[in-house]
Amino acid sequence: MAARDDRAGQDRAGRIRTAGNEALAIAAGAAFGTKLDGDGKVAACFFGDGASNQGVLMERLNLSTLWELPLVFVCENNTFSEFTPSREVTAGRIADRARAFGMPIAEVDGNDVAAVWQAAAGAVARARSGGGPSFIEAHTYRIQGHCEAEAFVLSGGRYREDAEIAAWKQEDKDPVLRCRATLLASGAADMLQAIEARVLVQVDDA
Ligand SMILES: Cc1ncc(C[n+]2csc(CCOP(=O)(O)OP(=O)(O)O)c2C)c(N)n1
Ligand SMILES: [Mg+2]
Repeated sequence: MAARDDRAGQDRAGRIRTAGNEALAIAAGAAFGTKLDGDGKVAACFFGDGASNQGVLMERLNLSTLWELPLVFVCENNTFSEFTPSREVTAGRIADRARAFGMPIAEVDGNDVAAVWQAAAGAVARARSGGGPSFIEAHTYRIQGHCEAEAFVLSGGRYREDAEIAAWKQEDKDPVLRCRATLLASGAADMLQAIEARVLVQVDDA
């Protein structure tokens, strides 16, 4: 991610966290900054299917294409916009919004770790070599709520079925379990054990 370390709201890894669609504008600014600095960094902007319905996306797709900004748009299409099913508020296909600007599009299974990595690697390499922005639409599902306070906010109200959530936690859907199964099948059990041990230490330390 671009931008200097003293920029407000930025952590040491260069991640800027914002709530809502303003992330799109900030990421384009960060990409413009890194292009001016010529430091070879790339900005990646993660936003939801709900955010994709707001005008700021079109403005940033337009400007980043014109200025060939090193920017990767990543839409996490988790089929809900807060507590509303996306089909009720989202017309057309989200990736088609970016297609209109002529940038490369990758529509991927967002729960397939390798597919996401491949799409991201291509988009980052293109951005880094001066090729401009790319757009990734990752189809996924939101297992957790929109926010941690969801149960409180909804005060008992429901907007989806428990069975649907449970289905997305199964080994054929959950991205971590799927990746684990793939690694095991490819004979990488030792590597997997090392990763899990490292993660447990990180969780304990947190
Ligand atoms: C301009 C603006 N309008 C409305 C909101 C209220 N709001 C917060 S999150 C959200 C829905 C976001 O949907 P999505 O981008 O798909 O994220 P997800 O719910 O999947 O986390 C809305 C409407 C907002 N933050 N900003
Ligand atoms: Mg969403």
